[in-house]
Amino acid sequence: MKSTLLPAYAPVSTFRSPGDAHRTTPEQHTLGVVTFTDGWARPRLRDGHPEVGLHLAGSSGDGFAEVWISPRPVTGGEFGDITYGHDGEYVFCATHIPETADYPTATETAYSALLELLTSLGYPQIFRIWHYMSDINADSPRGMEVYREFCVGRAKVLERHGMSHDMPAATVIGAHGGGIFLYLLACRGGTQVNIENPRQVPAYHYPSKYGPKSPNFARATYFAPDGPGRIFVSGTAAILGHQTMHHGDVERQCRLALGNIAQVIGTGTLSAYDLEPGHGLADLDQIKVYVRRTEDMDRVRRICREYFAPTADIVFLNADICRSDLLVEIEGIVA
Ligand code: 3EB
Repeated sequence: MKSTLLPAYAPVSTFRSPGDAHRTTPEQHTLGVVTFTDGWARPRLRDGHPEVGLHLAGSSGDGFAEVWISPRPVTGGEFGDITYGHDGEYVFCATHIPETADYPTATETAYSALLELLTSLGYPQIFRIWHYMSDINADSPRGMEVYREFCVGRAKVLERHGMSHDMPAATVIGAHGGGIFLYLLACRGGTQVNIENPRQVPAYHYPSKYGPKSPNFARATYFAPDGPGRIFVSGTAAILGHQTMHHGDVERQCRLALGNIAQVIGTGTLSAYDLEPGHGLADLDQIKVYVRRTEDMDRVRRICREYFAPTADIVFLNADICRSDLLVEIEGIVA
């Protein structure tokens, strides 16, 4: 458990319509904006904070914006291909790797730059990271899947920095275009516990049949400022042990993914980390549900409605998932 300077507040996000993404009040400053619409845009500064555009919505009407809010004034900046916003306690960083024939090298370069920036700005502690990539299940010119090539580049950087087995909650999901987009949240300090799911082999130990380098992420991250903590739940799918279950059956995959989340945020798992009380699926918010096949969207919506709070922020996105046999993946945050 890491625990240094305890920040005064926890960063929060809201889902809004894209047109409403930049609304601020004197008490609410914008740390970063991620739009999910029918086109992509590389990270840039807009009104002094970072904004990045991901192509994940099917049409212009069903897009949304994930907006990270801070009660403190935000300073924006750029460092090479990275755009960032920070407020003295937290930093939001976004970067972009254009489409390339060499994702291992490009990923290494991008991750190295991120780690260098976080060190120099003084926010070394990453507690959540998201990656969206086009052609995630396609083969590279070397004949390896793009996702696996990304994992090779990521693993190399983290090995060099001694961080291979000490990563936070993450998402890696397909996008409809643009190469690889990464965004993350990091802090100066705070209580952080990276959590594994007892039903799943830690991704760090996946066998090599899933790729030459294992993925580096935790199933969830507990993060606490000077007050109640939050649990950031990684993109979670129908995996037991290291195996994909229920091939071709979206309903059973969806229920298993939900069960895996219930396990990771429940009392049984959290008590092993001294993080009681546990939580249930009705406590999850800022939920993103990724569905591989458009024809499964309604079915997945109906199943999710059985478990999640009617007041939760929830979006359903048509996207590819990092294993070609996975049909659905779900992430969220317990406040
Ligand atoms: C899985 O459980 C599904 O490579 O960082 C989910 C979240 C997945 C993050 C990553 C991969 C990653 O293996 C895939």
